[in-house]
Amino acid sequence: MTPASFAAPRQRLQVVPTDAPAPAESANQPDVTAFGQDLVAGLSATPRSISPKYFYDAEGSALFDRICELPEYYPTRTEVAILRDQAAHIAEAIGPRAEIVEFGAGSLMKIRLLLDAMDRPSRYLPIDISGEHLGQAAARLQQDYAGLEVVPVVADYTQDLILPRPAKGAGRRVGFFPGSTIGNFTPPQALHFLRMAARVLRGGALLLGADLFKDPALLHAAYNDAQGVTAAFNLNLLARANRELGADFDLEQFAHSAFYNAPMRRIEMHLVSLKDQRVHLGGREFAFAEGESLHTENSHKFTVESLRALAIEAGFTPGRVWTDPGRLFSLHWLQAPS
Ligand code: AVJ
Repeated sequence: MTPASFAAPRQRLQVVPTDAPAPAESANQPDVTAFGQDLVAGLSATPRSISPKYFYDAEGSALFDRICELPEYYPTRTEVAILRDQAAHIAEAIGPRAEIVEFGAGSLMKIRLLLDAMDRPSRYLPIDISGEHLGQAAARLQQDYAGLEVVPVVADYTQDLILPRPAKGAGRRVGFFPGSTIGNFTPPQALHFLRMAARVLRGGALLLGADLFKDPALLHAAYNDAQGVTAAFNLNLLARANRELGADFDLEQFAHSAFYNAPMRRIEMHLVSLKDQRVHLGGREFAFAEGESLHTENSHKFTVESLRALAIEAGFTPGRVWTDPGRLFSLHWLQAPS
């Protein structure tokens, strides 16, 4: 098979901290053509699929921020409420002078709730695949927390991750993985991620947010909002392929589909072809039959016990669990072995 050809992609912004030990930037740099390669591979496979990590270009990140405000989308506001209500207890578990490593940092809003409650946090390492979004958010955070060393790391944490060594005299290294992004992984991928996290956090802990199983009607509504923001977020993947890769997806001829797959205990999102059509990408042609889908996301739902069992399998020792009164969402304290 000949490699697919693409127009030169835009260069990613490199975020290099000034007075911190340089993180292994080059080792973490996501391949700039990864989206194109993965999309070609995903369109060539049966059934067709693509990783949800490619939702988050600037447009997709802005749409995701809007999803978090939707009345139907309960996870963000519920997790934020737990963080707010339990901040003192969580900060106590974290301990003094700790270093926080956030996986998939986004807009860096949730971390403020922790930082405000923590005892002299020493360093904060937000990791995100989107360099532009991360650089701006990190600069804003640094302005608001003068005593904190903010070291953004532009990296794909689903790949093997290299982090700077813990600062001298720092407290515990604590990972923060909120939002139930863990639910995007299949169980084997989740185990792989958790084992990697246990390695980079050894001797510390991971604070992990996990969405809980609930009435499928509520799950369904959260991914089928009345305003169509989730549909726009899903379809932006095709728009992004058109923008960045010169593909020719007709956005009018694909529909958002999201449903709860009960045996797999997950919401699945797909883009469904509304007619027989051909799409071009990287010098190749892909035929979609009417009704055929591109699987764009899994969002697994957990019970408190199923999440703890997964953590144990990855080598963590589960500790406290914080939930909301409606038990919609959970935050888990997972101790990493030394
Ligand atoms: C960011 C992965 C947690 O699965 O609920 C929201 C992404 N997708 N609406 C989720 C998402 C559609 C979200 N996560």
